[in-house]
Amino acid sequence: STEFDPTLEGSLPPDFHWGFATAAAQIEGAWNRDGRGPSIWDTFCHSGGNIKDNTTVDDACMSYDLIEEDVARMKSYGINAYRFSLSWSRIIPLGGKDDPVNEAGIAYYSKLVDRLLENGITPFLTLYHWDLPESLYRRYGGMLNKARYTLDFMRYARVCFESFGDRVKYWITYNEPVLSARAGYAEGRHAPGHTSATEVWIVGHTEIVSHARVCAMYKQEFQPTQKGHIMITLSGDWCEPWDQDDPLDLEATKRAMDFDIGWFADPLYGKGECDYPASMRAQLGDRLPCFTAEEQRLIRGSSEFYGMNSYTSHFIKHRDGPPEENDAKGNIVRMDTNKDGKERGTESDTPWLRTAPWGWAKLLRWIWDRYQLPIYITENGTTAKGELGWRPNSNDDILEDPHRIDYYKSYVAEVAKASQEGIVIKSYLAWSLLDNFEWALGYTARFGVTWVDFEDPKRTRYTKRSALFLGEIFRHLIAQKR
Ligand code: GBH
Repeated sequence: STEFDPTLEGSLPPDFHWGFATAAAQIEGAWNRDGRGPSIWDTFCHSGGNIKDNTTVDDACMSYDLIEEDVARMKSYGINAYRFSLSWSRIIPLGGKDDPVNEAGIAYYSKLVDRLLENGITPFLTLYHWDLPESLYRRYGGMLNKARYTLDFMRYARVCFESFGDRVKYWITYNEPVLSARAGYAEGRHAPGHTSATEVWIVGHTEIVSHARVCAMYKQEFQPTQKGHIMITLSGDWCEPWDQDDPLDLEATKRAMDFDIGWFADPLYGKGECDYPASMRAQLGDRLPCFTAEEQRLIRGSSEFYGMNSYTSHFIKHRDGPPEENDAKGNIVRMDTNKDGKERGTESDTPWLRTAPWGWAKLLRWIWDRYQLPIYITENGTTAKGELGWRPNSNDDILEDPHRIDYYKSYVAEVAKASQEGIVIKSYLAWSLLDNFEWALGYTARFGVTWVDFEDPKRTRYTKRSALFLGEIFRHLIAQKR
């Protein structure tokens, strides 16, 4: 049933942004067309053995070719905001500050921005959603070289502000910097596939410093005329101890949240000195770089809002003995139940992800209390059981996805309740508009509110019930302008 709590009617402000999020590598395809250069994810897919179903991002959802159709679909879902990422190597094929700009890439995103605006949809643009230009990685190791990388990232950002900033008012520098550093450089699950005990901390440092420099540049050179906003999006899920009475589990839980969220959020928004959490220094010692005084000044206050991606909640147990060399999670074990057998939530199609809104409610309050900034929810969503095997029968088929509807219903209710309590939440962008390339899981995890037929060369799309349900919820929750 789609009935929604009547006491929450009108609980979100009239200017609330709701819609969907996507990322370039996960949907665009056209990996080598119209002048685009390769990214580390193209290489990672092509080298084989890295992706669960041995697929690639070559064609993905073909969104590069289907803009008109996709924007019409967004319009039909009733959204007022859409978050997408720019492919750096589509805009600057070789990536570097002295390398040529690809006008075809600029034209593509420019057209997308125009179509969105024509349809009353506010664009949120992410500069970096994990697809580093391959050429920068080859030339100097990409983010492993802070000095060179930062100059290249700044030039890329400048090209984007100059090309789209007249129309785009919401900028996100990085999507989930923790994930691209940890999965890419410590765990080897993501491109470029390294398993190092030191690189992950260098890459994280590069991300935070280059983020801060781009924010400073935007504020000085573009914001006065373009009047937009800039932020970073952090990932992180609520954690609770496996055993409430075990001090080691209590500490491990704190460490889990420090390594997942505090790693970036403390330097950016923390109350004390601009630095990484003490628990990280304790575990990592010299491997964790230090900020210069100038960097500290730039980092503090760089992001104007708290950009938040969160999907689930965990119970945390301590690990006995010292952390593994390349541990980047705080020497912890994630559990599906607590000691008393309480389940963290209903299973989805993806082992790490369960429907656990109880933790989300706590996380929203924790972020608000600890960092005291308006929150833009930039991703939240789930896979649903049984969708992989679903086949469309006719063109007017709607895929029933009650699991996803229950998930959204419970999570969005927590947003509305938090908002009623005075926590400032400015957006809810669900992941995702389309089923898409789920990184190391390839096409075996469907997060979309739109089912995509990946066996069909035309990538035909089919509406899932949850797409329409979200529209109903937000029409109920967002107050009318008066
Ligand atoms: C986001 O990442 C991404 O921004 C987006 O691109 C992605 O498609 C989407 O969410 C859905 O995953 O160590 O096995 O327990 C989500 C980040 C991914 C972080 C899974 C935690 C745990 C994997 N989360 N990860 S595991």
